[in-house]
Amino acid sequence: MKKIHIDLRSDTVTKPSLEMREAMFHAEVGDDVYSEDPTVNRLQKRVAELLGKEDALFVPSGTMSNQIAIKSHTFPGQEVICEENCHIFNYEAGGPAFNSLVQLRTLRGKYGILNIDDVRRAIRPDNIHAPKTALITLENTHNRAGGTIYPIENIKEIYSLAFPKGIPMHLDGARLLNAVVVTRISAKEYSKYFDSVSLCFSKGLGAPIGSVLAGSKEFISKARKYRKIFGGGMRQVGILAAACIYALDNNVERLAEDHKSARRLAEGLRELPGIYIDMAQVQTNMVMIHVRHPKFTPESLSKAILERGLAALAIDSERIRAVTHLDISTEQIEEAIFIFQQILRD
Ligand code: TLP
Repeated sequence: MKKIHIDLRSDTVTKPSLEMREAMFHAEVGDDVYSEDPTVNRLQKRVAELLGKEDALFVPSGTMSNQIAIKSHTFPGQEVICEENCHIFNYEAGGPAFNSLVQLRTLRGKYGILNIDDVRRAIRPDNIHAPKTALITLENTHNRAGGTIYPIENIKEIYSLAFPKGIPMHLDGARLLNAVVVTRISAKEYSKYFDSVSLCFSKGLGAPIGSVLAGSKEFISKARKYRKIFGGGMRQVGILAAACIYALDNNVERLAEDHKSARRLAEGLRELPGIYIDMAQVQTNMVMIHVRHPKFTPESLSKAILERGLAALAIDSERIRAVTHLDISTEQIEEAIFIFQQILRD
């Protein structure tokens, strides 16, 4: 097998640049379990401001951030409403059941977007037989739906259902800034409708690690305790927070380039035989390639491209996911299209 030359498996594969490493090298540090790391404190303050929240907490991963949020919002036996293709339900290894003893009530969305009537019907009545609906989680952008953006009107609608009933909302905003760069709706405006928001730095923003969970002072103080319980209390991690601050300063606006690359990739692939791409799904930095070929399954096609040095993940029995990011040049996108052409036109 050839070495991976073009890696479109995920935007998590990005490597810290020299400039980012330099920022990490010079970071001031302290013990973050004592809240004494000045760089971590600076990052948390900055993200809290960006999202219009009172406080924020630096955690190692997006998964831990979502899991701490669920733990902080719920009690065992309660129910969490989410979309059936969301990360929390599909990629967090059963974390909500394991960590929080809650059950997930999954609803089918369109492009990852929930239907308001479905949400209304799913909220449990106050009845001795029913679990309490303790939380609603949304994902923006939505990963398995192909990086789709959650329309703000839908968020507002769900909020106006949840708020009067006292049901908190959590946003898995791992890629929220991708949505912000496209819609120009501020991160603060999106976050206004959520009690907690999780933002990732190790995706398109290019940091090696790190997520930040934001919410009210009271929520974050609870979350801080759970972070410790989950083993996520870290020490001199200003060196990591410095990478995230660098990413906020330098890598947000450039997400638009990844979106352009994804669009170009989708356009280059859509006419090929045996492939279908829903262009309405291509809104940010992902391309969902539906494989409908007599000779190839997503699995075998992803193996065939890998033989030519191009990596993309077969995410289910129908689709390959290609993700653009800051380590992918425009030339590599053209090369990727060429590799698919060679294989599928043979
Ligand atoms: N997503 C990863 C994989 O876990 C699937 C990827 O390659 O896209 N929320 C969303 C929406 C995510 O896409 C991810 C990572 C996470 C949370 C979790 O982040 P990490 O990997 O830092 O735990």
